[in-house]
Amino acid sequence: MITKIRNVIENNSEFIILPHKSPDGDTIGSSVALERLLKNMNKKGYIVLNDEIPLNLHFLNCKVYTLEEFEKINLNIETVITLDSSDISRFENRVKLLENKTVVNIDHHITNMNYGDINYVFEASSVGEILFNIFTNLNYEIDEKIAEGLYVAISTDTGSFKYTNTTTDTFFAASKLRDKIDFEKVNTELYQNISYEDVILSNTVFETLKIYNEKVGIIYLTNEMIDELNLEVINTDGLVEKVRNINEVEVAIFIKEINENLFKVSLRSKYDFDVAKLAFKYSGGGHKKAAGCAIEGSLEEIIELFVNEIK
Ligand SMILES: [Mn+2]
Repeated sequence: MITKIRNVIENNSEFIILPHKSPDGDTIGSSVALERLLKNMNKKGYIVLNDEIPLNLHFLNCKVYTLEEFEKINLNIETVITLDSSDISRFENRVKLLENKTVVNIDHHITNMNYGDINYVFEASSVGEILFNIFTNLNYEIDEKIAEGLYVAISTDTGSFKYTNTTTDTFFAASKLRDKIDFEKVNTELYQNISYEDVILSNTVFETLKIYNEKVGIIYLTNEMIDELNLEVINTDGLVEKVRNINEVEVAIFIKEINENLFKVSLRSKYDFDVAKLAFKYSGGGHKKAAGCAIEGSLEEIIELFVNEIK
């Protein structure tokens, strides 16, 4: 399998790199690391992404092309490498870049749909950890920039090494990367970089917090609340995890209005409750402890539905 990856890398000079929509530290860190590795081999990787990169990842200087920009320079690239994306809906309109190309799908979600020509899918903390293993096994040199991307990927996808996806292999990779990066700078950029606007948003959302049956913590955000706040950016990352952090909460839920009568529901759990099963019942998906779905109804109906389902 790794030979196939090596052949693809070594037999091509230009690549499209696809991170997933609503990008996180794993997909961006991995993209930056791969792009740099290719550059060091005198090759070129084009990261194509339409979405904004979260503020705390700006220090990685991830150079992206929107689909529109990329189509203007339209090159005859034959190979696409997708990172951290379990199914093709994660690419939105960029999915057309997969047509008539060799697709290398590198991912750590066991629910991956294996849509690639090469599917390098393993259970690991993060794609960052998988790339670390690929680069190490193929004796590719990991410089500071690559190490930074991979470390960010691993650190963010493990909740700073707190989640149970953190294995001894994860710590091994992190320990090798740790000494190649400016550890203080990376962690300060990643974790002490919250915008004032995000704090205002968080305060407003947490005014809605209610705990049901002493176990289910629910917060929500409606479009009316968003209009009243009048913020430039609405960043809800990490809010549902904060609900899960409450000592009595076993299942945390964040309900966000998409439009009238349609809501996005994010679910998190502690210990044994399987939120993926619940999300799956409503056409969503995810992991046992982190899942989501979209659902029609009023806010009140959805709260009642989930409180009853979890009961
Ligand atoms: Mn990931």
